[in-house]
Amino acid sequence: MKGSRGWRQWMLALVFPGLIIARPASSSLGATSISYYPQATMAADKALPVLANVDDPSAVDAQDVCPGYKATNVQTTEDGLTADLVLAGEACNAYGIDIPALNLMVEYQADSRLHVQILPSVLTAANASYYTLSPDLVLEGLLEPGSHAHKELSFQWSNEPSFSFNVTRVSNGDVLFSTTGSQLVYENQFLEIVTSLPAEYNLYGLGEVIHSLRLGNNLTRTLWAANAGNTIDINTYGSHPIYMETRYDTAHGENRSHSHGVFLRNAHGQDVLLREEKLTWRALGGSLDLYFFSGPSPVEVIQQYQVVVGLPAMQRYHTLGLHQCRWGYANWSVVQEVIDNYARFNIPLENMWNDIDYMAFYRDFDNDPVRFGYSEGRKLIDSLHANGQYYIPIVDPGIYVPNPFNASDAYEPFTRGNESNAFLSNPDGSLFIGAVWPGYTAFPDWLDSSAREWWAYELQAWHDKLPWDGSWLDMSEAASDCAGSCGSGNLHLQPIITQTGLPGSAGNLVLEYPEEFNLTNATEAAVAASQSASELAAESATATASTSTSTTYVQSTPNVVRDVEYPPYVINNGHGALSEGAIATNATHHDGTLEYDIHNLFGLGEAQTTYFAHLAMEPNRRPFLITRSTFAGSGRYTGHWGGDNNSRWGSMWFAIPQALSFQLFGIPMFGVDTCGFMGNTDEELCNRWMQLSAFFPFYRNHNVLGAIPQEPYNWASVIEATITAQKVRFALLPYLYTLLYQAHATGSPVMRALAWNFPNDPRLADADTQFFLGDAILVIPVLEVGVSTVDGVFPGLVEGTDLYYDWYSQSKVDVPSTWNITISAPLGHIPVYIHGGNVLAVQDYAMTTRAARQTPWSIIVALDINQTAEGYLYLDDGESLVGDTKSVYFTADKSSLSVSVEGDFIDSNGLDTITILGLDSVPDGSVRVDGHIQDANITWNDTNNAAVIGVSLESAFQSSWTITWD
Ligand code: MIG
Repeated sequence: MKGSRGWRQWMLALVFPGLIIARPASSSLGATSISYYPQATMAADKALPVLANVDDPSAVDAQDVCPGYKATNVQTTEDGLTADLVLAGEACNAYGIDIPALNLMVEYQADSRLHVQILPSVLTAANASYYTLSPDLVLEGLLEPGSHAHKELSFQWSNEPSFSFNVTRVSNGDVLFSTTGSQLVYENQFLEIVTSLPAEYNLYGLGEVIHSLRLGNNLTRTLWAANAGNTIDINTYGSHPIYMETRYDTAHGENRSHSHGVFLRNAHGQDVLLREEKLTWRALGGSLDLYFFSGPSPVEVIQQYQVVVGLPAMQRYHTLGLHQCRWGYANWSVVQEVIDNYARFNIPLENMWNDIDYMAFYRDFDNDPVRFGYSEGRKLIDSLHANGQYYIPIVDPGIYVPNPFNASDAYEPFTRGNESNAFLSNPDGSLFIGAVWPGYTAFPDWLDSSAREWWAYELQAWHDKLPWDGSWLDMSEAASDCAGSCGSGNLHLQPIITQTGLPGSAGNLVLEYPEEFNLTNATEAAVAASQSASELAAESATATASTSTSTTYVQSTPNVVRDVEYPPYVINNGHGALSEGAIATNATHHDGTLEYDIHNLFGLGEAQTTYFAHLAMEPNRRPFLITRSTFAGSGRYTGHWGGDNNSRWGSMWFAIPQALSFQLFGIPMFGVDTCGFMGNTDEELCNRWMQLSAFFPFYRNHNVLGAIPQEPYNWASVIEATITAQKVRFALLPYLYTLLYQAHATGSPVMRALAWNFPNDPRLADADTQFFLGDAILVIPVLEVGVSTVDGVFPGLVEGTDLYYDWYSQSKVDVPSTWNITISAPLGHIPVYIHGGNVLAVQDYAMTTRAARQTPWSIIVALDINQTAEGYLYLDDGESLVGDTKSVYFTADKSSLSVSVEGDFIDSNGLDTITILGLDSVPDGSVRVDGHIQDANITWNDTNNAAVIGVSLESAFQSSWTITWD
């Protein structure tokens, strides 16, 4: 069992700092019967040690023993084919009971998309255990109208020696996915499909994991939502069963690549074994519901995937402003002080947050009356709103279950939820009880309308008292501190959480200082490697220790009646048993669904419910949500933060591959706990990190309870660094907002890996220490301690195909002699470049985005090697779900810029300047707008070949116009 003991101790220390457990005399229990009295399911101490299948040398390989299937009754349909699959020999029952008969359905849904679905054909006792995902929660790909005459994917199958299939890229015959030579295994608690892959494949996705961007061929990716934040290579909060693979073709002298994607629409616990030249996909149930996307570019794969799972929600403009949070703000005065300090040091602050500190005894929808009273809070929020600032509090899914023997303990949200049957139950129908912050808790059944209505009611009632602007959904895995159920008859042991030791005190937390770095040669990769190596060492030490004391692991055998607590196949879950630290897998939804089947969807259900609850309150205001546990399609409702990282340099680097992966997953609104969560940050790290996160869509500083304060104003250098970076961010806000709109409209990623924008350069396949925003901005951050330079690459620069301009000096980056360039980056400076070929519309710096949106426009034309550039700007009111919009298209060359405007949204800001970067010759001074000579002021800068044309137009984007200069 991996790391679970240490984790439990950590969690207990966090959950119950200074708690007092009241133990009434047992006689007081009497025979009182109440509807929500808990029944035993899995007792708190019952999570037994399990040995992950991939770590078990004696484990049976299903491939060696299972017979596979034979296809019969193959029918060609208009859009593909159907067939029956019949077990081809004696059942192997490797890790479940074999399902004898399956239905295969192959559908060419679009030119770029193929759907291959394999479902049990008859529901019998032996195979009724699969769970088909409802499209209400996880969308499915639909057949697109049209003939699909240009299908890029082709499906071939064979019955020799047993059923297998290949998916091929039509244009070059490349086999993208091939089960040839392997058996399909389809059992009530175990599915397995194997595909061969090229040697040294480039494979991405399969999150959520703290890992480099490219996954490599020696990793087991486990998908089981877990409250495990800072663990490298281990399953954490979200589950995204999608991978993208890129294949470079260097055979014909010219570098080219093709990328494709594979999505397994299955929410069960999974292991994906990335091994040499093959990938083995194993799931604990559900169906084989595969989608293939042909790309061929990485960005197209990402877009094609989101056509199936859903496009991300559009964000409100103000959510692009800076967010300040921490665990441990003691009361409203402290919160006000933070807001005031930001103002005092002239750092723009847009969104103020509160963690669980505000709650009365950690209960949702209930502010502590003394420290976070409603009337004071309303005043604070009103004044934030008046300043163009916003307020966002945390909400947890665990609902406090009061002690039924203590009337003064009553908690109305629970009573209402219980009365409307909103909560998950035990298999016998009694209330399921877990434990989170408030003590014993019940959990909403998001599948059920009673729960959704109750949740919406509670949010509304609370919002009536405190007009917050969004919800931060924590613990949504859902984390629970018992191993499954907290057991029977324990409510009298209800821990009474006092506010003792909180907030501001560290409780039992052990805090660490940032690690010492080897300044000589340490790259972040080395740091990461050493972090994971030490974790692995610690793990194997535990493993050895447990073998030497001969631990007995639970090993269940396949049965028609599924074992949902300890399934026969043991996934490589970091916490060990499935119910460890989570809601019990036998917790039961009102429709009979077991948590086992939809554990990975708890966070998605909560986000969906909360999204619609927000809409019910404010029907035309885009909901703003950030959640911890996500699944395929969560982006439709929510953003995500990479929770519980460390205040360490390694964590800062991991934020980049994590953010890029979340772009692939269709959740572009992503950011991490800036300056680090666990442990104490320091000035240098926080300085670099405040600058790096300024280029992530979601920009929030967040800190753990008890760690030293890390708001940027705590250090002079960090104030300066934050303002410097925010000046760039504010200029780029219209661009960032446009990118988020394009993500929402087309699924295109906001942050981009270098390989996504330059797919034909194999050297970029694993680049993840720098990134693009869209196509126009390249960020090369410093990720190491104690340095004042950073080595970066500028794709296409050495080759002479691309140009880059330094954001600050506006000079062209010189063509280097080597691929890597050493860039000067003293503390407080983050290298940022404009990629030639782009036109950017920028606005001024201000203390809030509201104020910035009132400032005049400037246009930056960054010419490419052909002396041309283009751009796009999206505008709307930044808030409404439905309303007027405006699209502005820019096309430029060395002597003109055309602005073409569509749409009714009114933006009446004027135009100040047009800066043209990379001109070959000096403009001579005459400027025409729509053919008419215009008063203009041209300044030419010899050192950077930039011309700045000062023209003033009263409104920049109310109509189309063309400006020319000679
Ligand atoms: O058990 O609410 O990831 O951001 O500060 C920890 C307290 C609970 C975990 C979140 C973190 C938050 C913390 N929460």
